[in-house]
Amino acid sequence: TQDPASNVLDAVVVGAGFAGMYMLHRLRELGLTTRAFEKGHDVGGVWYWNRYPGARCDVESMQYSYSFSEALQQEYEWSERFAAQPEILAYASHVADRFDLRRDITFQTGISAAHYNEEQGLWDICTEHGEHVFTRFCIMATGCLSSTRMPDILGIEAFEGNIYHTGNWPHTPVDFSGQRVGVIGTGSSGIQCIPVIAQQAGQLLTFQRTPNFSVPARNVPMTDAIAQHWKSNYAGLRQQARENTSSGTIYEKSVRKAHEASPEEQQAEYTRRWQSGGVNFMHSFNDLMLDIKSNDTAAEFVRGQISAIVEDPQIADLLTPKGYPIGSKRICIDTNYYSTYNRDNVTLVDLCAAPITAITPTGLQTADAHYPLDSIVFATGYDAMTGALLNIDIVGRAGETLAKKWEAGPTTYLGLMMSGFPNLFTITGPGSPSVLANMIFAIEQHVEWIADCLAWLRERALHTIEADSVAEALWVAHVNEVADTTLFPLANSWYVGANVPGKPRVFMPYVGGVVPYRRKCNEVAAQGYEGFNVSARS
Ligand code: NA7
Repeated sequence: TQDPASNVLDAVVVGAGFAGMYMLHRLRELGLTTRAFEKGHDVGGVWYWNRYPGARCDVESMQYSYSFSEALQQEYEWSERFAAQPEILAYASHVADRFDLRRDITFQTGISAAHYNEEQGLWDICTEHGEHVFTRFCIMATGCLSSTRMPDILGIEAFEGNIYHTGNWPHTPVDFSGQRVGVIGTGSSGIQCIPVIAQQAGQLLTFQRTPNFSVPARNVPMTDAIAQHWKSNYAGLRQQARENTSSGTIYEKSVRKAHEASPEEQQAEYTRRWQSGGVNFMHSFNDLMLDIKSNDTAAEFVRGQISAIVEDPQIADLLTPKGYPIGSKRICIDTNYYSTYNRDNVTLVDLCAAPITAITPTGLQTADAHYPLDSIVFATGYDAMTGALLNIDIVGRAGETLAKKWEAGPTTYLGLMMSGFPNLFTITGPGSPSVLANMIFAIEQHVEWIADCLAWLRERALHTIEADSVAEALWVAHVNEVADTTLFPLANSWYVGANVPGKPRVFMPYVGGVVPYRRKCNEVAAQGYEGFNVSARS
């Protein structure tokens, strides 16, 4: 074993996606010796791995971008209203060049363990290659939707064709021409890739367990006028996002509840927003996620659109979501999703009628049929919010593992720290609003809070900060309380871990909105990190 003193850093950042890159930048500005570790060959995080056809952000590009550098936001030119994966990855690469980040990032190096040494007050970080690095602070920038999930289907390893997962797509182009392709899963990833693969494949079969609500993106090329509008007003618009939105993305807010509008006015509003595209639809009225009757009016509108678009009424019916509120599973944003089912080469297979029983060497077996396939695309999602953290063997004080601590579901204080795990921060951790927000916006707020916290500790010659267990328990209770005032917990979504068999059902994100959340984080800091225990010793 290595002598800790010979190789001690101030901070280690795990991951070099948008969270890790900005964290590294801020820590270097503070003059802290920092190294980031990234398992990919380059920066970008989920945008590095999610190279599937049709991968695109559902937040507009002028808003899904860093705000911390005025020069950066002025110089970068986005080509579309909603950026596609290659452009977002190019942006990440541009940021890495511009701020010279790569020199402090060790690529192709996942972190397998992080153990806290109480005596030394250091984290012992072990890479997948068996190297150890010692650090005072460890910041997990491991992503919320980064641990891909392959369902446990009998016979999977015997399949003779090709298997893909949307979240871990090959780096060389995949050609489906002439193939019979099966896509399993109809979440955002399935809904984005199905229309694109359908254009290339000989036959496409979609294997659907739960139909999802999807709203058209209406993606268009960026115009000079729109780019200019943003660039001339960025300071004010970013401030508006921070101070007057629920998610850190500026949408056209409504001041009305759905029942305050007549049925005709409701239709007119839904139609207008459906026509203009994007998540703006979910802001048609201000109580859609609070009142099931209001929610039903929006859900019914989308159901009507599905039956108008899809020519075969039986298929339209199968594609129509029922039994859970619109938006309680993350709303999908698509380009030609429903109309893809009008194509002759596309078949919808209903797994509710007959579930998958096995994968055979030549295809997919359900309870009532065998479907021969050349390729299978798993669009089956992620072990969201906790998966990437629990993939690392994290051990805190007194040998307590994070896996043990989170056995009944994740607990954090503000989604930033866990009691028993001093000097270990999570960016966009469970208990923060990140996955319900504009992710880059959420990342910037966490990174800045953490950087300010480390500067504050240094000014006071403090060595250790740790969430207080009582403050943590109160925060977890608050997260649940707020969630229960909304319709969010009503669906079997990844927000509650329902997509991972055996995962405890806990509503993980904070739905109270980014404004109260930021206020709370700022108040905690202003009051000397209230709810955290700080100490000059380890
Ligand atoms: P999601 O939204 O978790 O969707 C996964 C899909 O895969 C969903 O339709 C699941 O059906 C389906 N699924 C999962 N396991 C199975 C099995 N075993 N059999 C059949 N179908 C299955 O993941 P995405 O990648 O689409 O999107 C994740 C987020 O990334 C998205 O919300 C954006 O924020 C970006 P289910 O609904 O569980 O019945």
